Amino acid sequence: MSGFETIIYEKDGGVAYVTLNRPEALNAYNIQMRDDLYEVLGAVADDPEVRVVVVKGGGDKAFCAGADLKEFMSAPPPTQARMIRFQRDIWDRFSNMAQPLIAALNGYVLGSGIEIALFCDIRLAATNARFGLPEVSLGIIPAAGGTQTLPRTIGAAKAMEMLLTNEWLDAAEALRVGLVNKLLEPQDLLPAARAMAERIASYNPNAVRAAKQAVRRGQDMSLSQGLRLEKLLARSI
Ligand code: DAK
Repeated sequence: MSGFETIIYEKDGGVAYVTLNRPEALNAYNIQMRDDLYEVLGAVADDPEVRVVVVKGGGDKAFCAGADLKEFMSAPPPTQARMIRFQRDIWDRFSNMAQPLIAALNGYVLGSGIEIALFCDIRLAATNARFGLPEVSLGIIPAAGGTQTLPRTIGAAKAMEMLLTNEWLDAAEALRVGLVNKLLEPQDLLPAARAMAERIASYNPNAVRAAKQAVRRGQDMSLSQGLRLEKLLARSI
């Protein structure tokens, strides 16, 4: 699968690599990237060979510096309406991925960039990563799940601080608050993501998918409902 303008999609054994690839604009998320990503995620979801997905940024300065401000801030209203609709679709597509997603985060991880990272199940970050949500300072709010996924990940108090103040976290602080799982030197980030992905890909895919589903769906359930779900999933492997 190739031919995308803004995404590089590669497969190596059971691991798929999705690279946000507009390094000249710090991989800012534009309408083309939205369309490319939507297509790639659909293809990955339908591909039983793909057991794990690594999402990363092209170049060495950013994972993603957020929505493309030049495009979104000047887009006519119908396009904006389409944008909001699409972000909901992307949210559905990301949240329904059966395979685990690993985010490899380097440099700027801003706005929509954090939101994409939060759709992932495990976040590895380079020590040069910086995390921020500038939306409110731009007169908007995150519209790709961030107001919901961030507090569920790092707790309401810290999420509120990030959302309302636009103060950015460095990598060490991101690790401390639980926004990322692990820090690595920049040159070690992709090898670590690859090793982790290959390790997960070597396990029984039904067990991997069931474990992911149990955690993801369980987060929206009471403990007793979650325990019932776990039992059902355990029997289904
Ligand atoms: N959009 C477009 N281009 C961007 C960009 C972005 N978000 N971020 C960086 N670039 C471009 C720069 O314009 C520059 O391009 P040239 O001028 O060379 O052509 C190139 O990437 C390199 O950037 P800098 O020269 O600025 O690099 P620095 O290292 O000096 O600074 C920076 C890096 C990340 C601190 C800075 O670039 C920056 O502050 N970028 C903007 C970060 C940001 O605020 N992102 C948006 C987050 S909010 C919606 C509208 C908007 C949104 C959603 C919906 N609707 C209307 C529905 C927004 C959501 C967000 O994600």
